[in-house]
Amino acid sequence: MTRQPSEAHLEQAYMLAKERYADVGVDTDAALKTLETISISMHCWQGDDVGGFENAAYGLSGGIMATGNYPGKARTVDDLRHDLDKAYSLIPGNHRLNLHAIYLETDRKVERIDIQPEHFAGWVDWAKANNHGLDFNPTCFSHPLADSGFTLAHPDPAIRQYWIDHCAASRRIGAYFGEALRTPCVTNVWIPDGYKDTPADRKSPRERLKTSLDAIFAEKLNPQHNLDAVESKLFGLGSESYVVGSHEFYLGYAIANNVLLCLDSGHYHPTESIADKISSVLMYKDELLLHVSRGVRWDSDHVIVLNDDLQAIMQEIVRGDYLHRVHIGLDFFDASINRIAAWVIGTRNALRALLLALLEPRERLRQYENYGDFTARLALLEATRGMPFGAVWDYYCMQQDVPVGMGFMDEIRAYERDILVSRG
Ligand code: RNT
Ligand code: ZN
Repeated sequence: MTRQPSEAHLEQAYMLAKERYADVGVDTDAALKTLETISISMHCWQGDDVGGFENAAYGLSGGIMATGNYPGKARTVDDLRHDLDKAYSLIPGNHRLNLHAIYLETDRKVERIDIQPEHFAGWVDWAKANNHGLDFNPTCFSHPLADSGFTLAHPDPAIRQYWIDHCAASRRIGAYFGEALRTPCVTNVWIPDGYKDTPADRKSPRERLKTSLDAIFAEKLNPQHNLDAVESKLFGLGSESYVVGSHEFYLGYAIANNVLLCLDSGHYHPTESIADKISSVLMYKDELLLHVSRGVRWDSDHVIVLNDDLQAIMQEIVRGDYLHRVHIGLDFFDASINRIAAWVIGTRNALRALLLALLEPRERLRQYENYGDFTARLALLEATRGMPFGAVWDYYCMQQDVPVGMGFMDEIRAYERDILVSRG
């Protein structure tokens, strides 16, 4: 068992931390109040290695690969919801769920072009009962018609039409979520389309993709119910040489059309950070979607850790006063560790990075910068790393009635013993 610190100790530590932060002009109570209002969109697909519950036996494809065989993967929608409930109970605050089309509820085979709100009514009931907003994604991979590696940009018009129809049906499900739950659903389109080896024609697939997207977004939906987003990638497994939906392609498309851009932090060059893109994109777009992830070598989807990359992203959101304009979604999947722990560790890290950003002495840093005192800016930035942030985070967890420190692992171990092991 992990020994939990006493409430009195947590409070004492918080009071000391509060004073230290006040010395640099930061109000810790205000930071915690803001943190409480931030709802992160946790992705359902960490719970079952992007498998989904379609009544058909399709393997993973489209460059998506989950490695590892940790026992206890969710086998049914009920398993997944149960696991999600456990995860949310260990994360402070109130958060959203990001669903993929393959997570429908059905007892017969439903073609992706035939998905209807009724297939997701169970999710809406669950979301209502637990006060979660829902986001959505068409699933344009793991399907025989995506096996060529091409979907919306496929040279065959019939195959393109299939995926257009699937994405259009997905937007209507997004609108259903948004209307039912009274919070707009962000429906994000990601496709795997690209070539393993050097293409002879980079232009035509992009022209086809644009035409397909225009057809998908032709139907006007109420933005209070559904917001559309498009997600780029630099390369993927099997699309190492060329990706149709590149960053420039979608940046241009999002600006020219009424859709949001999605920046996935695992989809750029290794030393390129999406943090620096946020303030540029938000010059020209009202809102932005993030897929917060962690790239490691060739993989773009490791569980996020509290590193400089993650902190830089959250700093940009807070420094730019963008909390109401950025939809923060997570996108990672690891099948080699307890899947519920992966959700909890990753989502808590996103929140910890947000809290660190909220506790930054922004005014003071900006003043130094504007006066040209870059020495003091560097000194304060580095001093900030040693501030008692952990005491503020622990206090927040206590306030929100979730375990402090590693305490959540006790609950996860018990859940593993009582529930996951019997899933085999
Ligand atoms: C893939 C994209 C995409 C997926 C999910 C499952 O590279 O990041 O967002 O991870 O849709
Ligand atoms: Zn993504």
